[in-house]
Amino acid sequence: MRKPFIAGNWKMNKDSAGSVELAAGLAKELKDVDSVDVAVCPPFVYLQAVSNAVSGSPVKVGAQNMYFEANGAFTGEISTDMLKDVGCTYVICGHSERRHVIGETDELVNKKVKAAIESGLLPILAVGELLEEREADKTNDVVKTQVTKGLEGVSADDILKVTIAYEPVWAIGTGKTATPDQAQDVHAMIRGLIAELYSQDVADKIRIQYGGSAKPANTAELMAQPDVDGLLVGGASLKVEDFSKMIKTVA
Ligand code: G2H
Repeated sequence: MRKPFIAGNWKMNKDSAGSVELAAGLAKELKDVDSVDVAVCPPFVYLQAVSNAVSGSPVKVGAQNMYFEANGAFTGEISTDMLKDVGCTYVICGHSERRHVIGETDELVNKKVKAAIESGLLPILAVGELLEEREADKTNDVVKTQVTKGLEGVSADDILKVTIAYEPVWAIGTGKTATPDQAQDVHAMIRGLIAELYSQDVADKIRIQYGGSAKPANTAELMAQPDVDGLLVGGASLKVEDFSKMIKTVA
């Protein structure tokens, strides 16, 4: 009953021509897909070109980040209105690289999630534990805190605009995928938490993506888990063949 949702996070990759080539290739490859929601998240500077390239296809566009203020003296930042203006439907909030490389806090991520919803963008709230946290048996505590704080103040009316992406940091870009069981355990825990914070009905409907070295070879087994509703894909989303194969595995 939850429609699968697969998003590609291109991170800081591609150039102008490469972005358009990838986007146009996906639009062509995936033109008949309607049983899976699909999005690509290119770097800010290529959003408009990518939006043009996928226009009229089922492929939607998302941003990798945003700022929560509407406009003003925030040098280097990008607002939600700007993102909508260049064709974005989604925005990733709190990706682990922003949390751990740039230093974003749960409070900042929460402001972004709320501002995204307010503007009509659909946030993908990314959460996940570090290797040392998993080894110290703190996975559930860390993820619970990130989800709870990330969603603070998001009303029951708005919560289903949010997708949660569980991305164990130790599995990101490392080639080390969480096993399907490891992913399922945390996804089930998150769904239980959403039932506590909102209701069982909301928990049954919210989509939870897995991210971290997801690729064509592990798509089927990850997606076979009952609480895995989609994927947030980094490296494997940079090639038309790989990303479209993953989507067709699920479609
Ligand atoms: C996790 C993921 C995309 P990768 O960050 O968000 O990246 O699939 O390269 O591990």
